[in-house]
Amino acid sequence: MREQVERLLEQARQQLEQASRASEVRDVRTRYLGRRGEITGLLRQMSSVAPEQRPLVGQMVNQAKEQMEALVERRLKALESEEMDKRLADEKIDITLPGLPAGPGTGHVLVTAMKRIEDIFLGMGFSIAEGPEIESDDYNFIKLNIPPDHPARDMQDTFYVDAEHVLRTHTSPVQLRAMLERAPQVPLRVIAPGRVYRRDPVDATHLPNFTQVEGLAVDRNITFGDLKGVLEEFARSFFDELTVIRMRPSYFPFTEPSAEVDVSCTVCMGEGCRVCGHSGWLEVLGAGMVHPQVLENGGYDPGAFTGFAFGMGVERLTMLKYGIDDLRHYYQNDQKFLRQFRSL
Ligand code: 2U9
Repeated sequence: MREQVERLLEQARQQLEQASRASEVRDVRTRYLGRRGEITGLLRQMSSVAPEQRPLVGQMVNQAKEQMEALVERRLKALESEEMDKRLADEKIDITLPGLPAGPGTGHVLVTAMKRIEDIFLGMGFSIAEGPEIESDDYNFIKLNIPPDHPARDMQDTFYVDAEHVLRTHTSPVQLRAMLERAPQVPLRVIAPGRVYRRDPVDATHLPNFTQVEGLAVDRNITFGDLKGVLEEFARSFFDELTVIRMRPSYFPFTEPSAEVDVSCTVCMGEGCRVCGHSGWLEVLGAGMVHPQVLENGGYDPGAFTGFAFGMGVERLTMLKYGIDDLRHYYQNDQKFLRQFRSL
């Protein structure tokens, strides 16, 4: 029995050494230690061993079994970890490969248009003024002559932050601040570009925020003719040098007199087409002479000074210049849309 056990142990040891894969080790385990394995078989044969020898023989077989189990376990661990190392090496992903090139970025078409507008007015002696987007009710409305019962002040049209503050509905308060800082010095020539907010549901022609450029000039003897000259120069620089403008009477609380300003249609040159609704004209600006009360609220004596002011929506102006048909294009970040304006 002893020799038999030692032979089995030696055989198993050799087979384990020769095993090159974990699965082969498991086969060896089954062969010797499985339910029908050789060692298990020996334990079953105990009944044929003389009773007085049984404890000794039993102990010997059990020791051999434990030894074999330990050998199997050690070899299995070694091969399994070898196999895991090999798999990890084989399945390695090279994360150092370069990604797809992103290419150089460009300015958004609205930013490009805004810079163009700023450049034109800088060239005419205006400087750029900025101010807060959360504005007091006083600066956004009251000092601009917009009375408490004016429809624009309705909660339906204006974002109120609290009882005294709103998200500015126009950049006019920026010019008011410029007046209060500079008064009574003249000339004052500023433009106020920036984002403004109105409670409009989104569609092709409305967004709850858009971009304005407003302008203001205050001096002695500023006339409506100065206003018309500045706006015509702007329209020719921004659209086309053959562009002409026309002014129609209108009303704004902060200017008197006030006007809507049209430019000759940039698509049909005034002939009449779908873009201009067959009128030959596009409405692009509002303007007027600064209301005497607003001049005074800004610190200028309306008896000594006059001024003109104007306002425009950058999104609309840009749509007309490039034939963009839906405001929502600006904010959808569609590369196919944005790329068209890359070289501007
Ligand atoms: C001060 C005094 C007067 C700014 C002006 C307009 C006319 C105007 C609209 C055009 C399209 C706004 O973007 S839009 O919806 N603007 O029609 N804005 S005069 O007048 C001022 C501003 C500040 C102190």
